Amino acid sequence: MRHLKVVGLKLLLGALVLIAAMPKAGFSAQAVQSDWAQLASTGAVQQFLFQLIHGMDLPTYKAQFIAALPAQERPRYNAMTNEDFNRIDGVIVGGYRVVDLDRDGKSEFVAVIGQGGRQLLNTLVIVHGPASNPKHTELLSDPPNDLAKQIVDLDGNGAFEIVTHEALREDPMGRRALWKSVWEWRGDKAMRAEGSHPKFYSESVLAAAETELAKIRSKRFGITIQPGRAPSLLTDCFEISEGQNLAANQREITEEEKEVLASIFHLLAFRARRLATGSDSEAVQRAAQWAKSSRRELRESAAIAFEDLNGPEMQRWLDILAGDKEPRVSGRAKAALGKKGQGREK
Ligand SMILES: [Ca+2]
Ligand SMILES: [Ca+2]
Repeated sequence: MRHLKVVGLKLLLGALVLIAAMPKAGFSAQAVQSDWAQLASTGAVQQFLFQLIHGMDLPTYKAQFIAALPAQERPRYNAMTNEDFNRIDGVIVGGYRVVDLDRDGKSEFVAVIGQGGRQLLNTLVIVHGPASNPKHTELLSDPPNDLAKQIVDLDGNGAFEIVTHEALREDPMGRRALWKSVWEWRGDKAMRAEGSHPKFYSESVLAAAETELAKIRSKRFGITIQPGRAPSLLTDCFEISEGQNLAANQREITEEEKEVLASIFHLLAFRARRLATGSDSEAVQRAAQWAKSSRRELRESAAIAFEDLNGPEMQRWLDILAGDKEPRVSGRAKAALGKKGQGREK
């Protein structure tokens, strides 16, 4: 009897949780648009975005997902709470802001989310009107994302720019070298606007890359020695550390290895400098040197640099790198050639 009571209580609690998880009465698209305050809790934001992205609510989506599974797999998913299922194949909300991006008097709702079982919060969602039929735009943005820093008025004209991240390359120090893309919101869509913000690329992105490069030039770094294994900076990034006091199983990295470390920040600097000043002579010179290097990591950096650059000489370098014996290099060069090819067809 006691057991039954406990089960009954659990069922009641489960029902209450389900009721709480369902969209509240009057939680209409109009209300959301006119009063974003209704979305004040992360739970409500999650439900709203799930509905918007999937065109149905989470319980319906979950039921359809389970129905499509082979019978023997269904009990496992049936046993999951909506919350647990959402973590596997749903919409995770990292943060959000209500802001009139384009200064047209109508607020947009911007959220950072993760989707499809990826715990990574790697997408910015911009929800926009009309009120009766909210639309959404998704922009990929590699973590870490922080809307306070990514929804900003870069040029002081009153309209907000949107900054997204693209991990250009793994940083051998275990961080990520993030390229910052700038978007402007125009009515109902995000437009790439990197070329309109030379000051941002000069004062923020280029300055940060140059600070990193100065640190790399001035510091000693150690690499952990693993017997029988040639250290590869970009695949064994955990092995690099600041080497003021090199440990017994470490040696100082060579100048060439230092150039690998630096190449990541050079890549950021090349792009930023080109946007800030229109010049890319240093990029061409360095990338040509990297392309001839015996180090796989530098040839890969060269392919990334040439992907950004234009002209017949760049095409020639990419053709050479596309025949590289290392798949990471040839793959990157082939992808770059594909992009350039697409560009020509337009
Ligand atoms: Ca607006
Ligand atoms: Ca602005």
